[in-house]
Amino acid sequence: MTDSEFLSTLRRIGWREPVLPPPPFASAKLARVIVQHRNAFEVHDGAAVLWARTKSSARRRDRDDALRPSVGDWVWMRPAINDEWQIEALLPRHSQLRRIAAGETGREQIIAANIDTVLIVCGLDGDFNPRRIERYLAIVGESGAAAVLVLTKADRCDDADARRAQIEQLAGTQAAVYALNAKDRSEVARLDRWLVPGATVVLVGSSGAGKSTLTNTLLGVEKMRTNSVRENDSRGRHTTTFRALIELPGGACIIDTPGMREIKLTGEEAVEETSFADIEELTGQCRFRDCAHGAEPGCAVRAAIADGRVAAERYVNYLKLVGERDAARLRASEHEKRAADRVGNKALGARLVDKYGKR
Ligand SMILES: Nc1nc2c(ncn2[C@@H]2O[C@H](COP(=O)(O)OP(=O)(O)OP(=O)(O)O)[C@@H](O)[C@H]2O)c(=O)[nH]1
Ligand SMILES: [Mg+2]
Ligand SMILES: [Zn+2]
Repeated sequence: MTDSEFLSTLRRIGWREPVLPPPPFASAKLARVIVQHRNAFEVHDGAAVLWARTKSSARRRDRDDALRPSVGDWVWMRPAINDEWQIEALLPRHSQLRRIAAGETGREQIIAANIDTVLIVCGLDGDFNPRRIERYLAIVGESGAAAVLVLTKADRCDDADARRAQIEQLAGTQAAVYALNAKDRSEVARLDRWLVPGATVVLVGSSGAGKSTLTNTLLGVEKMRTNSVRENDSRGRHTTTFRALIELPGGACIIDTPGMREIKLTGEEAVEETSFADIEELTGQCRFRDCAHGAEPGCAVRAAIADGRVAAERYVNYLKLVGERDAARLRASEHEKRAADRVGNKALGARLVDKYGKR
């Protein structure tokens, strides 16, 4: 196969660069991670699906998740036993969607890598929650990918237009907003401008929001399993259990993901500039430069809340997310400092051994 033929097969799975990167070693194979299992990966080389594993040293639990392959990553591999491949290196990512994983102790998790657009999927049923949408916008704002809000189940909701308008207001210029029936092909076709050939799009949202339904409608076949939501509270049943990158007929790639219970910030989100730019602009208009937006005269933030330009709940959520981001940032820097201390102690130990010999 010539390089240009190879490039065009890679484009089918989302390769965006004009040239191939130079292979780092003889027999190196380039592929994209399409499914992440607990101990192995399914990867695609443009022609076929292959099984791959990382080196055992890369599987240690304390390894930073950012260094481990994620769905959407481009990897260099070498042949291993049993027709499997060993992942040797990750190519630099042009974007990555991250959060602090639920339940675990502050571990960072990459939801998807090398994505162009994040579709934040939220049902217009009991799943509807503007504060949670602001949280998603905060993590997407840091990812390097564009944010799009997809409000599903518009066919089941009497005030879909009002709710869409409410979400448009909080999304501002950060994200386009759609309200649609995820089962309806012609309505879902409104998302086509984000699904151009070569684009990679990831779906995120709570369980039951309709991510797999949307994937199936875009595909035109029922590939992903879906499940009804609970009647009383619209909660889903965590039907999708792993992330998977799927080629769409139109030439884009879509990543379906399991529903998320919790979206915790990593500490790097510039929420003031991304998802809360409106509030940040107001803080610059307060009479006093160090206005705490409490009882000070001439406070532009309080004035905007009083006349309804900013919902009080939005301002409260802004304070909450900024506080959470700052706390996560502090934890991350303490973690880094401890790691650096450990390295320093090790180096000191080695120097002492050099000087005095091992005891
Ligand atoms: N009427 C209607 N039903 C929808 C719509 N979108 C999703 N559903 C239904 O909602 C239920 C949950 O949809 P799924 O696609 O399984 O949800 P999911 O986001 O993939 O959930 P997890 O895989 O658990 O994270 C299914 O019964 C779908 O048929 C919609 O726009 N309109
Ligand atoms: Mg699903
Ligand atoms: Zn103020």
